[in-house]
Amino acid sequence: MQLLGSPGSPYARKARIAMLEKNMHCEFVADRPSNPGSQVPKHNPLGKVPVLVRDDGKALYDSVVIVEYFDHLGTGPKLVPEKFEDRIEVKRLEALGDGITDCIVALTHDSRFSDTCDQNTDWYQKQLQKIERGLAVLQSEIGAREFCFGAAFTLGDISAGCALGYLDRAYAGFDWRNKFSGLKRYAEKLFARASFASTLPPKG
Ligand SMILES: N[C@@H](CCC(=O)N[C@@H](CS)C(=O)NCC(=O)O)C(=O)O
Repeated sequence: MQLLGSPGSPYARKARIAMLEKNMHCEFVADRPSNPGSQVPKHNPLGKVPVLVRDDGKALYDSVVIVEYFDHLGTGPKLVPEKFEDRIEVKRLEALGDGITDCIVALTHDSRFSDTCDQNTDWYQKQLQKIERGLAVLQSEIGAREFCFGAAFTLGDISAGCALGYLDRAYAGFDWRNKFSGLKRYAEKLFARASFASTLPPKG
């Protein structure tokens, strides 16, 4: 089984962390969809990473589906609890973390591809507000707890941690540690987990 992803992609990191947490044996293949010769569009018509290419040749995308696949087949504690209400809560937290990441990607891609990216535009400010509101909700829900849902590590923590990690990598000027200081201790614990530490994206 191969997991295709660019080393800096927060969604690929989410899938890689789930893979490690669930003890799945799968080769990570660095493949940036924008590079000529990328194998990604062959496996995912949307041309996005992550993509999981199974041994039978079937490809799975996106990170939501890949994580569910690992959670079902892998060993170790469930990333998404089975009890319905708990499951829905963790899926909501996944949507929150992924949604924050979506806004960071939108902002940083816009900055990268446009020399004249104007931070005063309505669009830019709206993305920023989404990130800020999302982090405020995360901060208030986590409070003094170690994890974002219940007493155990879940998929909600993977998505939240990937969003915070991606802020560090792609939008360092945002200074979330100062603005949302309640998330600092939470993130430090998450970032110290082997699955997070070994998937730390390269700088730049
Ligand atoms: N919802 C998707 C998002 C995947 C995504 O947007 N991946 C980005 C990398 S950060 C990508 O492959 N972009 C290339 C493109 O859109 O052409 C997931 O969770 O897997």
